Amino acid sequence: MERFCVRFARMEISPRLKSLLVPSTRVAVLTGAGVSQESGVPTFRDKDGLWQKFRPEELANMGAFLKNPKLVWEWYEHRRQIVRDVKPNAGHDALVTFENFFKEFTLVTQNVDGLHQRAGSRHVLEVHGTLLRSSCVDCREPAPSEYLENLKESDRAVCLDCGGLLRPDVVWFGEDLPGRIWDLSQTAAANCDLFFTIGTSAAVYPAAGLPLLAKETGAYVVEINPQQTEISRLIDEQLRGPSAVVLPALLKELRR
Ligand code: BV8
Repeated sequence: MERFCVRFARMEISPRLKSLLVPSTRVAVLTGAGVSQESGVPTFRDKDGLWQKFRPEELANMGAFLKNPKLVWEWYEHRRQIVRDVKPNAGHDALVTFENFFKEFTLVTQNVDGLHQRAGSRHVLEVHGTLLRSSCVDCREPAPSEYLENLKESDRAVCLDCGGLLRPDVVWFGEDLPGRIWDLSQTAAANCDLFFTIGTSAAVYPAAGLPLLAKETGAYVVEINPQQTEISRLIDEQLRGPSAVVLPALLKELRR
């Protein structure tokens, strides 16, 4: 396995990766919270991450929500506020360029912040759903965004149709991933020539299995992350650095 550190955007990559940075390469990407970190969105498991204050068991599952809907709703509202106030970063922008450069390009994200779409990525597979929509736990009716925006802290977030509780449209622990999106994600991982796993600790399954599926089916797998992850030893090349530095530096290596 090749290992390169990125210092001050001087990028050293392997000849194998360089040879794959051409339009005909079929590319798939999995992103995690690390890609949004440089926009100011806290990650989950880094030292100042979201989970440090809360454990997943407390908030990101249906049982916790039904036990304390107000606490869970406020936690997601807090995160929506953060996301409303930040902007996509150079890493998000570079992935838009990738999407336009490669003949076949699939972006799978575990992120629920919508920043890839705000940067201009056109086809984003949100395997863990989105913070930006909410729906009724009973009738599943989506809540109108203007209703959500005008909700006050003290209000109970309830469905305008049936009065049921509203929940964020994210995938909680123990919930299935959205079927069609998950199928498309697996197909892309199994049929690509080059797979990037970017800004994810690869701790949450089944999403974390995508780089391994790509590897098993013959793709060259590259990890972009300042730290080692649970799958670092299993992939082909590690570009050790922040995605907002590494991805723009990779753009310079693209060859028509
Ligand atoms: C399910 C949404 C059945 C809500 C989240 C095996 C197979 C299947 C399931 C399981 C399994 N083993 C265990 C399970 C159960 C469970 C699970 O994985 N548990 C873990 C904790 C062991 N999985 C589930 O329950 C899933 N559902 O299994 O249903 C099924 C089975 C098969 C097929 C289909 C269905 C549902 C999981 C989804 C949970 N929802 N979030 C919300 O956001 O509140 S999880 C949460 O973690 C986020 O979605 C997040 O995206 C995800 C992963 O975290 P990361 O994005 O990686 O973030 P993290 O902080 O961990 O890491 C950040 C990384 O960035 C670090 O590596 C850091 O070094 C790096 N970084 C920091 N700065 C930068 C950077 N990188 C680059 N640049 C930087 N500047």
